[in-house]
Amino acid sequence: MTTRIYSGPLSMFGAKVEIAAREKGVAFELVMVPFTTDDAYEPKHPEVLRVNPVKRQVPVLVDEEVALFDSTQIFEYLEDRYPQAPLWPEGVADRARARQLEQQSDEVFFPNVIRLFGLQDDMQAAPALAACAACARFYDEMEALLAGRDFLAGPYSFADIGFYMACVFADRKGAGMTDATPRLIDWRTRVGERPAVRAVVEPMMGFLASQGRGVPAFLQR
Ligand SMILES: N[C@@H](CCC(=O)N[C@@H](CS)C(=O)NCC(=O)O)C(=O)O
Repeated sequence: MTTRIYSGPLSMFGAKVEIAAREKGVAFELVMVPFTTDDAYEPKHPEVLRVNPVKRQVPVLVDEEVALFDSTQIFEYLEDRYPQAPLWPEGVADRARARQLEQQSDEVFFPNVIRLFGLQDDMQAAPALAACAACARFYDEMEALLAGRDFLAGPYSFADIGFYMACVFADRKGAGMTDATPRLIDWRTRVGERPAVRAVVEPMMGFLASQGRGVPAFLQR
């Protein structure tokens, strides 16, 4: 049975899953669900409605007898089902810390970016400045973590994949990292050069460019 990943051309959560599957060498078919110029995911794909009937969101993964939604849940499945090229560190404590970082990226950092989606017309307004400041504080925390290590949780992990994609979208929405976090900028280069990451991010940037929309400066080649 073919493994299928349902995603969207600008889905940062879908990109997480696609990168992880590529890192693990999983053969899969990528199904891009309908996506309108207003950034709406309509009409919903029937498989998305079947697997994720309440949230109705991508990514969805269908693999043999398993059908799952939510990028973090799919990460856990991929690691169990395809343990080669592990993407969680070894050791209970290190794994717990890595999982926490992956969750913080989605649920502490990224909500600030989502807020900025609706504030693009007035980036000097207090809510936009507050969201950018919250992103900068998070960058500082990650900068501290990268002292003496190349990746957020030690070895390259799901935590790096999730935060890299969140950083791409933060930059698009005006909350990119600055020279204040040089280790983090080096980390971004290191992660961005991985073939699995490039294979997913380059078409996404191509899609943005094809629509005449901005591509982050650090991804303009
Ligand atoms: N927590 C979910 C978030 C998924 C999500 O927000 N998906 C967006 C695309 S990136 C979506 O499908 N939005 C369409 C909608 O909500 O109708 C995950 O990690 O997968």
